[in-house]
Amino acid sequence: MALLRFGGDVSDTAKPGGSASRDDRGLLAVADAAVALVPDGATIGLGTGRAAAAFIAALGERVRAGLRVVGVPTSNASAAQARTLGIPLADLGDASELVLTVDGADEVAPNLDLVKGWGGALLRERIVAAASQRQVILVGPEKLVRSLGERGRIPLEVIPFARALVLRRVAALGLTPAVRVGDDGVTPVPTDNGNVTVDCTPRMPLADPRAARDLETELRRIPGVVDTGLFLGTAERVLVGHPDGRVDVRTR
Ligand code: A5P
Repeated sequence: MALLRFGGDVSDTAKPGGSASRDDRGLLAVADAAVALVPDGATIGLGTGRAAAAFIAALGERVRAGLRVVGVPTSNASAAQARTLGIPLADLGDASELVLTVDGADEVAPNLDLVKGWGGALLRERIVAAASQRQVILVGPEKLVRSLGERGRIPLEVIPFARALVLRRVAALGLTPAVRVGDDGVTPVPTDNGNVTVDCTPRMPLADPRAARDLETELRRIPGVVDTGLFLGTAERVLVGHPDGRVDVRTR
């Protein structure tokens, strides 16, 4: 069975709860730019990963300075970080309508379609983004691609019982599937929902947005696939943070 080590091939930067180093001027700049989009009194979605962690840190500073906000976290890691910073949290079921969700991404195509989930939180990220008026994505320039699949894996969240079936069906679609495992190289990394992640590597980048939509449809048809890392048409804007601290804004 194909396995992918979480501690190896998967970038450390994509692990839940990853934090932006103080030297990462690009991430810190986009985090500040995103905080400026948060109105006083808003309920907002808190993404997962390094970029989202930089945003949560910047938001915590604004909360200490008096901004009133309620966060709906997309992972246990983001919830823990927000709690430490004194950001009030709510469950999605108890929250009023979310004004926006701020999150990271692993790939951004020219039309702002995304690959997400290298950090293992794609399902809650999808749900919280869907409950939000808009999804704002923070990335560095290394995430910008011509076609989705260019950087590699497209993750799926999969019910453990269906794992073998999903691996077979993904392979039949022409992608190379691998269950994401921990540092021991064997044990699947559970998602916050108790599922597993199957990383699917296409033979070549997806030709165009239509190919991405077709693949998403096929992947979702596989019994046991709860969600995919293809976020097509969800991002309202992408803030790209460059190493010199410059921020580019791309809107749909
Ligand atoms: C988490 O599941 C992911 O979707 C992250 O948003 C994505 O992996 C980007 O993470 P980084 O900001 O850590 O690169």
